[in-house]
Amino acid sequence: MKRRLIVVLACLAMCLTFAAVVNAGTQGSGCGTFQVDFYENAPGDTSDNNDLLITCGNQVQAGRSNLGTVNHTLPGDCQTSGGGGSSTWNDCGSSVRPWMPAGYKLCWYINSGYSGSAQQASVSGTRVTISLNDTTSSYRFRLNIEGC
Ligand SMILES: [Ca+2]
Ligand SMILES: [Ca+2]
Repeated sequence: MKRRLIVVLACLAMCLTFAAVVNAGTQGSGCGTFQVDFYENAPGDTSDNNDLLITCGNQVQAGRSNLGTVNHTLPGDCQTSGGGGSSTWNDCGSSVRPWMPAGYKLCWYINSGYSGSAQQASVSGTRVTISLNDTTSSYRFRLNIEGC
């Protein structure tokens, strides 16, 4: 009886811990075929809750043409390497994890409107570092056979 109680309490503690981790610093959810997990921090950096913006839907809906119009609504600003914060998701992303069907890639750009220097990721479910750190202003999905 005592052992069963210990097991139940341990499970309860783990469940509460997991729920707290999931709820901390995530903005957006409920995705379709395409999804972008856009992180304020680099992989492994959990400071400032490592805030996460999720956008999702179809190929077009999951993109963002201007992150400067997407308010950062979580506690604290979206952190940049310069030590300052942004009140929007513009120029503060440090890593990204795309989810997409085979044959697609995610492109992200230093300017809004899908322009300026671009980077890309074509492996679904893998989180990658944004090498042009804290510069991303738009992102979208493209076919692999297309340019960004
Ligand atoms: Ca950042
Ligand atoms: Ca920018």
